[in-house]
Amino acid sequence: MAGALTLHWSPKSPYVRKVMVCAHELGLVDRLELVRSVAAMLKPNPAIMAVNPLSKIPTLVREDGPPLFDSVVICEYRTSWPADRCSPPGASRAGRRCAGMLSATGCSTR
Ligand SMILES: N[C@@H](CCC(=O)N[C@@H](CS)C(=O)NCC(=O)O)C(=O)O
Repeated sequence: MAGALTLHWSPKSPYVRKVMVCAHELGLVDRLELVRSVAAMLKPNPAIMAVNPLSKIPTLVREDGPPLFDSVVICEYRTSWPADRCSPPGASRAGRRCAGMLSATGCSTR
């Protein structure tokens, strides 16, 4: 079973709500610790910045891996969970997560 998961969260964010829909649909919402976090373009949040240089929500903090950000990346990670119960995620999945986060920061080379 994967380690603890903390989601920087706000009910106002449509991107957070998308991640929550994924979590509910997969029956995995009970595994999330939700931390109410304010993300505002003009006022970076140090608690989020510590794990996500973009200071955006949603940001998922994992006990057993680096933090993930961008709702598409987090949903892709979550949808891999049922398979993760049987075997560790493959390199191609990890590569897609990495590419998604690089793309979100504008650092993608593609
Ligand atoms: N592409 C990101 C967008 C996330 C996003 O823009 N979240 C907003 C809240 S709805 C935010 O954190 N804004 C703070 C900022 O832009 O500095 C995703 O899909 O997660």
